[in-house]
Amino acid sequence: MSPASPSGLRRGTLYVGLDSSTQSLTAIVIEVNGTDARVVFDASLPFDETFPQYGTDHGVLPRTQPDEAFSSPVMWADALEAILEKVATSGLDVSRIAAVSGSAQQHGSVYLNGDAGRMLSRLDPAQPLASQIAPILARRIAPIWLDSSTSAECAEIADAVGGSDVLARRTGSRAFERFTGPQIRKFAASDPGGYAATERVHLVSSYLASLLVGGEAPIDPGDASGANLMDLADKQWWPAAVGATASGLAEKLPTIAPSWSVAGTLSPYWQARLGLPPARIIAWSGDNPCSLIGVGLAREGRVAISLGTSDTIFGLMKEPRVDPSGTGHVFAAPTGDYMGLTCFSNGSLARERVQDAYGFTWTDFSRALDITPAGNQGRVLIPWFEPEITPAVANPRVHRYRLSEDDAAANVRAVVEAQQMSMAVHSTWMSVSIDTIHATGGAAANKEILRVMADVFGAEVYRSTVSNSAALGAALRAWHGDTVAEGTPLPWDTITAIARPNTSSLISPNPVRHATYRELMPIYEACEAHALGQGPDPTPALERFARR
Ligand code: ADP
Ligand code: XUL
Repeated sequence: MSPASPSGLRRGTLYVGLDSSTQSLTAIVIEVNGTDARVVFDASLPFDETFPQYGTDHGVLPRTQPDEAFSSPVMWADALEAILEKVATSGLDVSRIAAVSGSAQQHGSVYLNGDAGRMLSRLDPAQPLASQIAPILARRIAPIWLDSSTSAECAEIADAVGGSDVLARRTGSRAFERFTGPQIRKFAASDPGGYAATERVHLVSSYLASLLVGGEAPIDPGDASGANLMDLADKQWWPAAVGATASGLAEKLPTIAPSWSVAGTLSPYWQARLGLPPARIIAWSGDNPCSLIGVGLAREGRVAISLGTSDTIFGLMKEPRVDPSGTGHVFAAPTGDYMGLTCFSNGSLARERVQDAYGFTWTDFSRALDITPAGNQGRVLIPWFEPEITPAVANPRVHRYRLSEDDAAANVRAVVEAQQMSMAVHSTWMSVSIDTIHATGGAAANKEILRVMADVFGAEVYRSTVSNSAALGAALRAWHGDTVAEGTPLPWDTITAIARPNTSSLISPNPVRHATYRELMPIYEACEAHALGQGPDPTPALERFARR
């Protein structure tokens, strides 16, 4: 399958990685010669600006309920065609593309009707993709991970399988509002007709892979772990959870196949419309599992922090150590191992809310961090602008302790310090001693934010080699899957060599500032507890901290 050079050696092979995230679609192309890889193409299409006709705000359709969040599967299809057209017209010799894989925001679901299989296998290359997708949707919109409206469904599913602990032990997570299972249950109950018309429930990842193969792509175990429906031990749908979620669901779910599976080849539609070759499509995965590869974490021991729309902290695990506190998740990793992850919804969205409140550019934001001291003189902000996942907060509210809303610079420092301390506090369940962090995501471009990260964790922070590690991870997974299909699998250490961050991006912790955060951290925890209505007012402790 992979193209051969005139000398018969496999040289200059291209692999495409796509990342359909909350706010944009990115493509990264790597060129591989032997075991050397380099990035030769990197482009992004932000949804709001590129496709204004869908009316999204940060990738989310206009909300009718504050706790619901939907996006548009037709917009994602539109974006898929637009980004592949960019690749096709980039000047790269696209005939050398051997495989394509992808990454997508986790948990979101797409509902296809009974015409989908037939229509996808016969897409008309004379017509844009999006116009041919609208008729195969059983549901026009797709609930996404920012939706927090399914608390009742979470409780019902957990009860039906024997409780939260059982669900967490079997699937890697207790029931979470944004997870696909509870979202499907809500749809089945609120729109029985739409649910009955649904033949396939895809994740965003398997939906987009299906558009590429012109048929039905499987779901990989990494993304399936975000559904509250997969048995972590055998990496297959767990019948008890599927039965507890919605009737007839077992028949509507695609199969789960290993992350390196070949889902098919680029369909005749893409060949005729864009002149692309029949490259292998390697199963897509979720953005966090792809980022694990894209930051080079194919071994246990280090963690990554992604500062994207959400903030996530994650690391590879050889064994699935499920979080007894119910905060974090264990997902299957694209390597066949596991990964621990904790997700915070008030990531970039919260930083932007503070930025916007003071009319700051990111340069102003960085300067505010620069001119304020570590510990912020005992001024704390709990940044729950949106419903929060960790800790669970259904009714968003921002809390300020000893912090005036008028002090712009102190509010900037307060939001960043709170986010980093919260990640440190809520990741202890992973039992990884964190001395090295690989930072990625849009906000990892901001050195001052990474400095706070290094000082809070007392860890060395490396910035990832590309701004979008999920797309790079997808490209590396395409390469890996292609070598598996060729019968000559390369070890992950070789595949991820390009992703290992270089030392020039290193930010070392400052011992004095780290000591400050060690002192502040328990008081920050007390602020969180107070904000949750579970503890006394922490102001006296903050005053003592400020006077010390
Ligand atoms: P996602 O993949 O979740 O869509 P990204 O990882 O692309 O998101 O991150 C996008 C976000 O990065 C933007 O919404 C913005 O808030 C943030 N960002 C970009 N540049 C900076 C910067 N210099 N400082 C802080 N945040 C930034
Ligand atoms: C992870 C999560 C988010 C989404 C979007 O559980 O909900 O990180 O994957 O990035």
